[in-house]
Amino acid sequence: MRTRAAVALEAGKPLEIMDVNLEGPKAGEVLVEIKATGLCHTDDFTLSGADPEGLFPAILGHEGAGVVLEVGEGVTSVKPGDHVIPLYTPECRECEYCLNPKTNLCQAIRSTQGRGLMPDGTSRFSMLDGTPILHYMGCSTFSNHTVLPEIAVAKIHPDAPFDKVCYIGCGVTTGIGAVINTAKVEIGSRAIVFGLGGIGLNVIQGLRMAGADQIVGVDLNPDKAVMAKRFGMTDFVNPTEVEGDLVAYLVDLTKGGADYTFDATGNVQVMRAALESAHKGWGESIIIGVAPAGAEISTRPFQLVTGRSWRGTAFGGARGRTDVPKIVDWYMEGKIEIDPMITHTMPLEDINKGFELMHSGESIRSVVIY
Ligand code: NAD
Ligand code: AHE
Ligand code: ZN
Repeated sequence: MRTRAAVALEAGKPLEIMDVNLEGPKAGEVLVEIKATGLCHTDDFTLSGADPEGLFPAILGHEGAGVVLEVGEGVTSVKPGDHVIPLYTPECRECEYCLNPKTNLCQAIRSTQGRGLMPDGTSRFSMLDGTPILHYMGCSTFSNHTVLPEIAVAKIHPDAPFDKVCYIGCGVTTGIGAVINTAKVEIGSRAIVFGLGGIGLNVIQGLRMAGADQIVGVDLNPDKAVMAKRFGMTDFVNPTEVEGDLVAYLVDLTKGGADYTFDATGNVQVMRAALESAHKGWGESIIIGVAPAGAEISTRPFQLVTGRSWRGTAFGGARGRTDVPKIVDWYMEGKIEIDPMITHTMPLEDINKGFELMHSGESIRSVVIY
């Protein structure tokens, strides 16, 4: 079939909207009509050329929701008409990783996914002249239609609005999951969140759900404080307004350091500040942000010797087929909020404007509605 997509032809260039060819689902695959997709900073990171795994031409996008149109041979867990969220972290429930309760990082298709290919080693997308186009993070939600492995779709509540729950495909689950699944924050904790964007706000929302007493938000952009307060931030810190050392200021503000700190910026200097503002003896710092090729983290080993720990999380430690439908239900029941964070919507034709809004710091989440 033919479908409409925003194609990343090369690093550092705007996406180009064009018709592309899409082959139907092979065995174990499903064809999904994407109804809406969010724009995550990770899409921008890959488009910029900073992603060591970034390949071109590709169809980016990994925060979508849509409807199953067709299933390939042997597919049993979804059928045409089911509403689904694509999963960049699949859940095969069979691999060594899925069988280990300590991780959500299913590896069943990770190597082909990282090369922009379906599990059989080929792409379903091509240009009208036949040039292959690569998939991205196994999702490619910047296309009106996409093909996904069965293990990379979560079946969701049929009444859930696509233009809101698409955000559960990455940002919401990553932020809330980092608190609940990765850090396992206890009631009464003190926490610091660095970066109050689409991910950091969901960390704040997760901290409020977990019953944290103090939730400090740190961002260079003071405009981000308004939304963060609405979601539960108790103190805002703009590093440019702190006189002297930021870490010392944050340690003082949290009465000796935070029980949990989270980096949602992708900046390795910020990651160091996050680790060092965690409490001596027990503070845990969780890296969520994705750093550019070549960037490395550093600190004095003494920081770890004296009881702080450094950890990381992908997709908030969530097992997609199991956890994503539950998070959609939380939204439907009013346990979590999404709507205010979706500050801009646009048709696919205007997707590059969504990235401009991200760069200028005007948006929290932009969502493309097909
Ligand atoms: P975003 O652009 O919406 O938000 C980033 C925020 O960080 C902005 O508010 C910005 O002002 C702030 N910021 C930037 N530099 C800062 C600094 N030095 N100090 C304080 N604040 C600073 O981006 P997002 O969509 O929220 O993504 C955040 C990060 O999380 C990105 O690196 C993204 O790639 C990553 N991410 C990781 C996962 C995962 O599974 N680990 C999932 C989604 C996104
Ligand atoms: N390709 C990059 C790493 C990108 C990365 O860490 N991605 C996160 C999800 S970000 C979603 O917005 C992730 O899931 N990582 C686990 C994995 O297996 O990719 C690089 O540096 O090479
Ligand atoms: Zn993302």
